[in-house]
Amino acid sequence: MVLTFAGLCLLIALAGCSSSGGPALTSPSPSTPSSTSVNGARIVIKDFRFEPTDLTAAPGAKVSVVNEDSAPHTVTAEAANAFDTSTIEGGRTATFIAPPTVGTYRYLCDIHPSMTGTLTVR
Ligand SMILES: [Cu+2]
Repeated sequence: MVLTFAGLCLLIALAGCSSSGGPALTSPSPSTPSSTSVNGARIVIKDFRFEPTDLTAAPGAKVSVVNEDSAPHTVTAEAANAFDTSTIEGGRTATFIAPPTVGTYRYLCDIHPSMTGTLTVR
């Protein structure tokens, strides 16, 4: 009887010891809030205009370009090689990848240079 009681005490002591000496709970790493608002960035071309004319996208984000005109258009960065959809035929959709570097990029339609817009990467 005394032995059993002592054994129980030992068990409790061991359990208490092992629980306090166990590996520290690692708190889950805080997940960086992804800016979902800029995901799925989209430019619509309609009536020879870019909509919106000022678009914000995350670095390296995929930007889709919907050409709702019947005429072909492009989204071509003024800065060489920043981005370029090449020709998007009327009614087609194309995508490009936003530059990895934060900044403001002006672009135009290669076919109709009076069509301009701005892509802000941040
Ligand atoms: Cu155009």
